[in-house]
Amino acid sequence: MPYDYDNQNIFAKILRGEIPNATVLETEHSLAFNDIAPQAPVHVLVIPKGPYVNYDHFAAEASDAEILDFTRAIDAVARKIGVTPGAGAGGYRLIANSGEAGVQEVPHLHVHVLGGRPLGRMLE
Ligand code: D5M
Repeated sequence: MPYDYDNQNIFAKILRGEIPNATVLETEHSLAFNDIAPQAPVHVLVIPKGPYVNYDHFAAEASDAEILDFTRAIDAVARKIGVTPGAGAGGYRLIANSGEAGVQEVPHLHVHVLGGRPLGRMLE
């Protein structure tokens, strides 16, 4: 399946430095920054720097180095902001909305890292 990446999406503009962001962490292949509309005391978005629309695009076409970097960047963010399970703040939730049914608003893969309060049950 072809993936149509929109170069004008807001995260592409952030990656090009055209609009500002509150960077939490940057690695070779990934960038993490605070969500502009936080849903929890901790709400960070982690994105790959490459032009991937969603998770299945990334999983299918990203290099092993990009996938490893992204996976580790998410963990590094959790550690940096102090929500790693067992580290006092009690853990976090990762969400990657993908596509229409997933209600993905920005068409560049992003993983939400949410924490800082008890988040309640999400899946029944
Ligand atoms: O979530 C998209 C998320 O992107 C949503 O939580 C708001 C956030 N957002 C939108 N614009 C910005 C900027 N400029 N900085 C930081 N965060 C932003 P989705 O999973 O696509 O529904």
